[in-house]
Order: sequence, then structure tokens, then C-alpha cells
Amino acid sequence: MFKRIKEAFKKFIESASSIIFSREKLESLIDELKLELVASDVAYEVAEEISSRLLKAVDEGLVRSREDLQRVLKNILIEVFEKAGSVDLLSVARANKPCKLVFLGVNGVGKTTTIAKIAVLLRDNGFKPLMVAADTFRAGAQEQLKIHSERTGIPVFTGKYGSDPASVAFDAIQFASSRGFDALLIDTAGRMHVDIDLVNELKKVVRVVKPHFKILVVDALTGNDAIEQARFFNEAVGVDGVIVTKVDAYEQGGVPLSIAYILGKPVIYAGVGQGYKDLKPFNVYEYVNRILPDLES
Ligand SMILES: Nc1nc2c(ncn2[C@@H]2O[C@H](COP(=O)(O)OP(=O)(O)OP(=O)(O)O)[C@@H](O)[C@H]2O)c(=O)[nH]1
Ligand SMILES: [Mg+2]
Repeated sequence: MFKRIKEAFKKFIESASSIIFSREKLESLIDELKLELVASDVAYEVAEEISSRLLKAVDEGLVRSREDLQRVLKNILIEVFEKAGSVDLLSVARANKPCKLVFLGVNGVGKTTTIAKIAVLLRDNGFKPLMVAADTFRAGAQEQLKIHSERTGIPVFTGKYGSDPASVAFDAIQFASSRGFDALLIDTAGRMHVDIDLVNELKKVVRVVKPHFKILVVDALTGNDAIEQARFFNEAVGVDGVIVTKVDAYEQGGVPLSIAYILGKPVIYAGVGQGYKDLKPFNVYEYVNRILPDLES
């Protein structure tokens, strides 16, 4: 996990250790680091921010040793995540019953699986969740959620193919309140992310549902695409938090950092496998410690 970005930081800190800490030499190492970061799925503006903050620290005389570099880098990374804030989804759900969660994301990122994972998590925490198949566009979308419903025993609300997703979501809300469901997980259509019809459809769903939380699901393995999708959905309907999937197979490492910086919204969970329990709360400190090299090594 996150091998490549860790390697980038490690190489940087090790190369820096073997030189005298002059501005000129550090500057060229920082330039190299920037390129390595971009190759590790760090969005250009984030890599740019990291390098200019590093140079500033150098100019302020804060970087005289390998330990200094490590500390300065750690502070820069933590600050990116602190600016993005943090959200405890279970607290949001407890504070808003019935809690309405809308899931956004393009096809194939793991959106449906993630909905089932969150539904299981909510059930394990005492909620009565209902999954809602508001993707009435794509053949198979409703069946996918039904399969997860059969496997997990968590009910699903479906509508007719071709019907208006917003009206399916609206009906689901009525159904939930009459049956005592206290959390709705609404699956929306994915398609291509440059589709204006999709934007209008999602806007309508959001207008009708008035969700308490809009969760964007992105696939870490798509790298820069995931970052572009984040920008797109955030501009289209606004995103409150992000779940990054397939982190178990992800080596580049930069996607969570880039998303936090670019959206200024928290990464709340990481998908770490195909099972329903393969979902981990995203821990900023753990992530930062993982992508920076250990000083001893
Ligand atoms: N390794 C791994 N696989 C995952 C993870 N999340 C989802 N998957 C797998 O990714 C594939 C696609 O997941 P879906 O949930 O169907 O994705 P989707 O975004 O709903 O896709 P469509 O509805 O087909 O567009 C499935 O084989 C999932 O098991 C994860 O965190 N790790
Ligand atoms: Mg799906």
C-alpha cells in the first residue's frame, strides 16, 4: 500500500541527508521530489504547494537535518488534511434520523459495494438501514443492489427502469418513514463524468432528497481520474465527504492527499477489499505515517 509515494519521500530525505543543507542543493532535490510526487498521483497543485512550503521552511532556516525535513513534511501533510476537516459519519447518522445519504460516483469505482459496506456498518451500530436503487438508467444497477441485499439481509428499495431517479428516491423516503427505517443509502447513476444529463439528474435528486451527507466514491487505482471526478462532482452538486476504494491494491498513494487538498473535504473511509467488512475509517495520522519513511530505516 502507498509504496510509490513513500519511496518518493524516502529518496528525497535520503538524498538530502547526503548533502550539505544548502538552499541550492535542496532546491534541486525539491524539484525532483515534485516530479516523483506527481508520478505518485499527487495532483500538480498539491505537489507545487508541498515544494513551495518546503522551500519556505528552508529559507526560514528550519531545515538543518534529516529530522527537520521529516518534521516539516509531516506538518505540511497533516495541515492539508486538517484544512479538509473530519466527519464522523455515524455521528451524522445519529443526529439526523432518518438520515439520508446520497452516494455519487462514476461507473465501476465500487459505489454499490461501498453502499452495502456502509449499510452493514450502520446496521452493526444499531441502525435500521434501507438501500435505495435510484440508478434507473443502467441495466443491472438495481439487480446489483438486490444481490447485496440478499447477501446482507438489508432491504433494498427499487424503482422502475427508465423512471425518474428523484421520484424513486422520494418514494423511498416515504416508504422508509412508514416502516421505521432510520438511514437511507441512495445509489445514483454513474455514467461518464462529462454528461450534462447526469448533472441535471443528480441536481434533481439532491433537490428532492435534501441529503444530510453527500458521499463521493472514487477508485484509488484510477489516480488522476479520481481527482478529476472529485472536482467534477463537487462542482456539480457538492460533496461532503469522500470514500476511496481499492486502497488494498493501491501503490501510488497520492489520491487521498490530493482529494483532501483539492476539495477541502475529508476522506472518511477507505475500501480495503471486496468483503462487507473491508472498510476502514480513514485515519489521517496513520496515512501520513505510512507515506513518510521511518526515520530509523
Ligand atoms: N479490492 C477491492 N475491490 C473492490 C473494493 N470496492 C469494490 N471493489 C470491487 O470492484 C468491483 C466493482 O464494484 P461495484 O460496487 O460493482 O462498483 P460500481 O461503482 O457500483 O460499478 P457499476 O455499478 O458496475 O458501475 C467489484 O468487483 C467489487 O468487489 C475495494 O475496496 N477493494
Ligand atoms: Mg453499481
